[in-house]
Parts: sequence; structure tokens; C-alpha cells
Amino acid sequence: MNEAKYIWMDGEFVPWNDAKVHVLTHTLHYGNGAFEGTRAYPTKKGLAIFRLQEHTKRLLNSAKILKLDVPFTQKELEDAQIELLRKNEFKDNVYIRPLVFLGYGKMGLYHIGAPVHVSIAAWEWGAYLGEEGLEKGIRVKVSSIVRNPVKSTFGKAKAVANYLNSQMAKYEAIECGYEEALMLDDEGFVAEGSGECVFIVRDGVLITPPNDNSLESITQATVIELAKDRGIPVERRRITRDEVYIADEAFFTGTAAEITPIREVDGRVIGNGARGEITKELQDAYFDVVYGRDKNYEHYLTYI
Ligand code: PPE
Repeated sequence: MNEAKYIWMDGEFVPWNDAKVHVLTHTLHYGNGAFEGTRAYPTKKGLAIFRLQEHTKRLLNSAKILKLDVPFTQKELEDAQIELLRKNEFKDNVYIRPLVFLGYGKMGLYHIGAPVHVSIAAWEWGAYLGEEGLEKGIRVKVSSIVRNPVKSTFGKAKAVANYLNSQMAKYEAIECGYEEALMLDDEGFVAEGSGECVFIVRDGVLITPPNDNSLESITQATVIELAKDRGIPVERRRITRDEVYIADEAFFTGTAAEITPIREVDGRVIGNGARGEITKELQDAYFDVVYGRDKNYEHYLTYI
């Protein structure tokens, strides 16, 4: 773990090693919490947080869905993230992890009345699926674990509890010798990765499923915007597992995963088994945006 100097906890900057909770922390037992994952990149004008407002809004929306009353405003949470990055004096790519959780003081499932806490940690975090993965692509397994169905879970929330499913899918994929899992929805259509949305390319058309069975991904939305800007046609529709097998290109998107090409799925080589052309174009475009090299997208950056 890349430790940093401070973690923000309920309005205070606490030394990294003192950011602790009680073992009877409600969220630890019953899994009701909401989190975010946001990245900041070094630019010519210093460190810049990518789409801070959208990520912070999604955190508050997640909390609303989960009936967690956050005792901070959006502005306060944005300022806390900016200040945290300043205080930690980061030099490299940074991952920011805000968490809304229920603390100590009340046990039992009825969570109303349990104290709501917010913590924000940040640390330097490189390529999520490896530097080599970013360049050469990764090997993926369709998971035996179904993505949390909308009938019984809250897919619009980045809820702590949603990630048990993702964890098991990821574990299974790695145990089977792959690098990442691709989960299907409860009807058998392609949903998302354990922590990423998925795209395929067929005959020059970029295709990604609607967010009925995937997180409303900020990276996915950015990639769609970048593609449209470049005149690449985009379709949002359901994808079947076998359609991924015969795609010309495929890739994952996520804050942590950025744009990671997929070179193989269930033993089927995707396209020519390397990072595809459109994937490369969008990956380059994405990195230009987050590293502050594309003037047209500077409005997505918050310089700290
Ligand atoms: N689907 C899931 C299930 C998901 O967890 C993420 C982000 C996405 C899609 C992409 O969303 P966005 O980051 O807004 O483009 N996953 C986060 C957690 C990764 C982790 O291991 O922790 C992330 O990328 O930050």
C-alpha cells in the first residue's frame, strides 16, 4: 500500500496511521456504505482532479439511495478532496477514495440513528490492471457470478455491499488464470467488469450496454463523448457473450482501470490479440484529457 501523510475524517486531517474505526462499526457488519473512486493526474499546471464534481455528486446520490444522511455539502466534500491532495504533496497519479459509512454506537439491522461518517483517503496508484495490460491488453473470463440484479440491489449506488459480487467474480477469474472478470446480467447479457464498464468495436462501431445493469460510469460517459467528437459511431445496446468473442476490439473503462484493452475472452482471441486501433485512439484521447493536454476538455479538470 502506498501510504500518504493524511486522511480526511469528518472534517479533520488525521495522520495516515491514526485513521481508525471501532470494531463495532455498523458498516463493517451490515455492509451499508457508499464510496467513490476518483483520480488526479499531474499536468503542466500541477495536479488536477478529473471530474471531481461528477464523482462527488455520485457519492451523494449513492448515499441518498442508501438512506445515509451525509453531514457535509457537495462543496465541503469537494474542498476536502482538494485540500487533502494539497496537504499530501503528491507528485504522481493519485487515486482518491471517499467513503460514507455508518459508525459505532448502534447495532442491529435498523440503521437509522447510527452515526454517518465520511472519510477521504488518497494515495498514489498506478495502472490498475498493470502497465502491460494498458498496452497489450488483458485476458478476461466471463464470470459464473451474475451481476447484482436490479430487482434486489441498487445499481445506481456505488454501494459497499455491491462489491461482494465483484470480489467473488474477480477472485474466480484470477483463480482460473485470467486477469479480470466480465459479468453477465440476470438475463444473460453482458453487464460489466468487476470494477469497469465494457465496450466492444464491430465494423468501426463502438458498442456499450446501457447502464441498466452497470454502474453509471463516468469514464464510460467520457469515452462516449470522445468517440462522438471523433466521428466514431456509438451504439448503446445489449451485447451477448458470443458477440464479445467475435468483436474486432474490446476494452474496459473505469477510473481505476482507465482504458484497458481486452485481448482474450474465455480463450477466444479478440481481433488480432493486441490493443485495437480504435481502442488506442480513445486511450490516447483519454490520457490527453486527464493529463491536461486537451484544451477542449479542461472544464473536466480541477487544478489543486
Ligand atoms: N462498474 C463498476 C462495478 C465499478 O466498480 C466501476 C468503478 C465502474 C463500472 C466504472 O465507473 P467509473 O469509475 O465512474 O468510470 N470501479 C472503481 C473501483 C475499483 C476498485 O478496485 O476499487 C474505480 O474504478 O474507481
